[in-house]
Amino acid sequence: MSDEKTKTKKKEEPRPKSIDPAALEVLERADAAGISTVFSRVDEMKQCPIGAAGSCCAYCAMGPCRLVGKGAEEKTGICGATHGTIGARTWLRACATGTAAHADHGRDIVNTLKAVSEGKANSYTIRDPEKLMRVAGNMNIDTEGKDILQIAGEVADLAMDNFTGRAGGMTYMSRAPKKRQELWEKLNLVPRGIDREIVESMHRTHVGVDQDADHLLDQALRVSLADGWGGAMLATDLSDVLFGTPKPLTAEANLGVLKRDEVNIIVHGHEPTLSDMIVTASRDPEIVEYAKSKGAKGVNLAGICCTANEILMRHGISPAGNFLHQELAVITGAVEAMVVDVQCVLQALQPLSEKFHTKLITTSPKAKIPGAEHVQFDEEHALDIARDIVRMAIDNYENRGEIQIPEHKGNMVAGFSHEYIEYMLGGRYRASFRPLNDNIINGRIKGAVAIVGCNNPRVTQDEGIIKLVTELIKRDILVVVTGCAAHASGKHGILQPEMLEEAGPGLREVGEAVGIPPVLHLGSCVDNSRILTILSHVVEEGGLGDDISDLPAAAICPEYYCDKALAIGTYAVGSGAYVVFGVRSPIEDSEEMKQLTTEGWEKKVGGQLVFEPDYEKILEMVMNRIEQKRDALGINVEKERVLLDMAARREL
Ligand code: NFS
Repeated sequence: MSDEKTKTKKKEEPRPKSIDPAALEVLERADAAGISTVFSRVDEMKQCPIGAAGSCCAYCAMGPCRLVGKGAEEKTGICGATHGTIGARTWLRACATGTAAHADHGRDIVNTLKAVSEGKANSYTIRDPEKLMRVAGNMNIDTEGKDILQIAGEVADLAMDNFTGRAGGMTYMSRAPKKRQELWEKLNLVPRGIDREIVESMHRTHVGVDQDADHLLDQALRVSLADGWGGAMLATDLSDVLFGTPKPLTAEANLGVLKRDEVNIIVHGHEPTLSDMIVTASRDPEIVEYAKSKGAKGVNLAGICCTANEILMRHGISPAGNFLHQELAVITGAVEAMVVDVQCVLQALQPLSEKFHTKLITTSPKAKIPGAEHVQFDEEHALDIARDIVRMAIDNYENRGEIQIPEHKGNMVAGFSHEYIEYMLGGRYRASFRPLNDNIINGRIKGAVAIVGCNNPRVTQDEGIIKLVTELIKRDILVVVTGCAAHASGKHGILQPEMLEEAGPGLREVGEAVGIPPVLHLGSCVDNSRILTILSHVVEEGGLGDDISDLPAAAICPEYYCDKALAIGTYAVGSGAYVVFGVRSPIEDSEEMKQLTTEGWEKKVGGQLVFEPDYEKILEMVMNRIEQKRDALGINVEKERVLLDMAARREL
C-alpha cells in the first residue's frame, strides 16, 4: 500500500460491543484477564463476504462454488445453479432447520402431555385445565363425559398427528382469518404435516432436485407455516396446559439478579420441561436447608435465552440476560451451575467454564458438549433429576473463587398471554379485542409492531432493539416483544407501566385507561405464535379489514443471527405480515431473490421480508407501511383529538 493511501485511510471507530452497562462491565474483566468471548471472537473472525452475501453454495462435493468476480450475476455453479437457485435453496434449508427446532421442542411437550395422560410423568400435572378444554375445543375434540386425563391424551394424540400428517393437514390453520386460509388453499401453501414439510424441504434442497427459486420459496413459506401455526403454536398452547398460562407478574432482568451469597443456577436453552422442575426443586425446603448447610443463604435460579422466558412468564424467575449474556454470566464467577438443554448454547461455554468453577451440565438426549457433564433428562423422573442437578450446584458452592456481579438490572412486568391481553382489554365477562380495534380505528393507537429475535455480536448488543422499541411507542405504536428482544427490553427497564410517560399521547391515554404498559412481553420465540393468534382475533373482531395483511402492523427482527429467526420471519410473511430484519442481507448478491422476497411475496401473500441494517431506515419503513395500511383501510382521516373524559374511560 502506498504511503499516500496509508495516510488517507480512515481509522474505523471501534463499534461498541453493547449498550448494556452490565455487559460492558463484565467484558472489561474478560479483556483484562485475556478471556475470549463471543464479543472478542467476532472481531478475530472476519465474515466470509462471499457466503455472507449469498454467493456460495456448499451443498455438494463438486464445490463449494463461488459466484463472484467479473460477470458474477451471470455465473452459475458447476451444476448450473444460478444465484437465485442458490439463494432460495439456502433460505429454504434455513427455514426447514428453524422449523425443525421449534417443532421438535413442540413434540417434546406433546410427549410430556401424553405421558401425563397415561400417569407416567408424575412430576407434572395439568396446571391449566381450562386451557386444555379450550385447546380441545379448538381441535374439535369431543370432551363430553370424558375426564381431564382422557382429554389430555386425545389432545396429545391429535397434536402428534399434526407432525406425522395423519391429522389430514394442520389442526391450527383454521385459526387464521378465513380469507388467509382461502389464499393458502389457492396457492397450495397449506402444510400437510410438520415432519413431512421438513423432510420435503431437505429433499428439494439436495443437489439436482428443485431448481426454481420461486418454487423453492413456496416450500419455504409452507414449511415455515408448519412452524408458526404448527410446531410453535402447539408448543405454546400445550406448555400453557402443562405449566400454566402466563399472567402479568413482576421480575428483574440482567446479571444483577445473580446473588452474592446464594447458590446461583442458570438454566439456559429453550425447553420448559426440565427448567420447570428445577424451579420446584430449588424451592424445596429440604434443598434450601442443604444449601444452608454448605454456607449459602439459599438457592437462586436465573435464566438465559428462551428457557429463561418460559420460567419468567410462569413463575416470575428473573432472567440473567439474553443470548450474548451466556458467557458473561460465567465470567462473573458467581454461577455454580449452568444447566443447558437445546438451541443457542455456545460450545465455547465449556472451555470458559473450566476457567471458573461453573459446572456446565448438558441435559437433553439430543445435545451433548464435549467436556461438559451430562445428566440426561427424562420426563418420568423429572423432579428427581432436577433435585440431583440442584444438589450438584450446591456442592459446587464451596469452589467459588473471586466474584464480580454487576449491579445493573431492570425492573419489569412480563407474562402477557393472548388470553390475558383479551381479558385485560375487555374485562373478565366480556374479554374482547374490541377496545384495541376501536383505538386503532380512532387513531389513538396507530398500529402494532412485534420486535422479536436475537442478539448478534456483529452489531452492538441491544442497540437496535431498544432504539426501535422506544421510538415506536413515541409514535403511538403498541409494541410486543418476545425472545431475546424481550430480554433486552427487560434489562433496559422498558417493560414497565412507567414507560407510558415516554409513549405518544394516544397510546398513553389508552394504556392508562386499560391498564397496560406500552410494551408487552409475550414470552419466548415459540410464543411468537401468540402474535398470530392475536392478529387473527383482531381481524375477527372487525373494522380493520378481513385479513392479517390488511392490519396496520409489522414485525422487526433487528439483531437476528440464526435459522429459527428466518423461519419465524418467513411464516410471518406467509401469514400476511411486513417483516424487516436488521444486521445484513444473506441474499445481497441475488437480484432475483431480493425481488421474490419483497415485491414477489407482496403480490403473492401480501407481506414481505426486507433486510435493512440501518435502524433509522427500519423505523421509517415500518411507519410508512403502517400509514399505508391505515390509508387503505380509510381510517387515516384527520379527526380533532378529544381527550378522554371519565365517561369515555369507563366505556373503555
Ligand atoms: Ni429465539 Fe430464543 Fe434468543 Fe434468538 Fe436464540 S434464544 S428461540 S433464537 S438468540 S431470540
